[in-house]
Amino acid sequence: MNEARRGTVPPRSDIITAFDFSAYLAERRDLVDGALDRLLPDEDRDPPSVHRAMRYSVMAGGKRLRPILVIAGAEAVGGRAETVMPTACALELIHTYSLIHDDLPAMDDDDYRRGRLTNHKVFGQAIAILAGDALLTLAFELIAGSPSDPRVICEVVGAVAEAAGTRGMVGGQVVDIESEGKTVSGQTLEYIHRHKTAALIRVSLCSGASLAGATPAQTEAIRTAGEDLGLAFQIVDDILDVEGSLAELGKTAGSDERKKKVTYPALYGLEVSRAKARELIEHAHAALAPLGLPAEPIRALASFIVERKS
Ligand code: GRG
Repeated sequence: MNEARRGTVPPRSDIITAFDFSAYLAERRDLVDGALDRLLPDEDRDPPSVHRAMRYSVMAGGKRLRPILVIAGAEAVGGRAETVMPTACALELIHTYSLIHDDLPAMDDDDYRRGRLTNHKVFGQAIAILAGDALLTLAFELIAGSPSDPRVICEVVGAVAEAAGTRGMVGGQVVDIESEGKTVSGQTLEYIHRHKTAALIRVSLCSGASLAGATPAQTEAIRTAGEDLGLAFQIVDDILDVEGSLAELGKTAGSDERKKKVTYPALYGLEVSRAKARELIEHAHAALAPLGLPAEPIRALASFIVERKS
């Protein structure tokens, strides 16, 4: 039996010194997938149609970026994945609800997501809308039941609601839809990206840190990094929509141009967009410097965000 198994040294995943990012990502993804499977209602629970639809989209995979950011935010300030797992899953449920609703004919009208037919194509629009609604409400039930200080849970509920609502994701989506086919300023584009995408990414990191007892200085550093990561993520998403393929992305590429969406490459070109994403990631790395080695997973996630192909 090796030392880790005998319990004389911490498990490999707790040692941040020789950091193996692929192993980190794979381990955390497995933990999140297992927790999502346990926390989602069974398919045969009444009424089965909506529970099947919820599981169909959540268990279709995806990078699990937001829940891993919740975990990384906690670990960066000395917390553990188990404590923040319900909130990690909650962020994935909110993200999945937004994808289901975004794919509806009334919004982006997409046929493929996460490599399979979109939710409404399989279950019909009414059930897809309700599955999204149910994922959003289940998310808050999960956060409320977290094994943490009730005052911190209340703060996290408020912060996640703000990031998901009209002051965050929904607000960004509204301006995005209303900007389609129009010439918009760089300022409006940044508003859309910071609200539609960055808000949820930032609150993922911050929620993990808060639940793990971050100090105000740690919270501030993580919030700055989260905002940078979130904007960089959406800029890279815009770039991949120009350069990627259905096989790589699991969704139809080129859809932004077809839908006359306002994007970074459309406004600034690919090279400037790539440079902006890299600059944001460097800024995030600088903000995280005072947190030292425990923030290494967040730094690696930041780099992964700009280098990803899907
Ligand atoms: C419907 C309220 C509402 C909001 C929709 C998030 C969003 C707003 C729409 C999704 C469409 C889109 C392209 C959003 C921007 C970037 C984004 C969130 C991409 C998908 O996230 P990934 O790449 O997806 O993390 P996976 O499948 O890996 O989880």
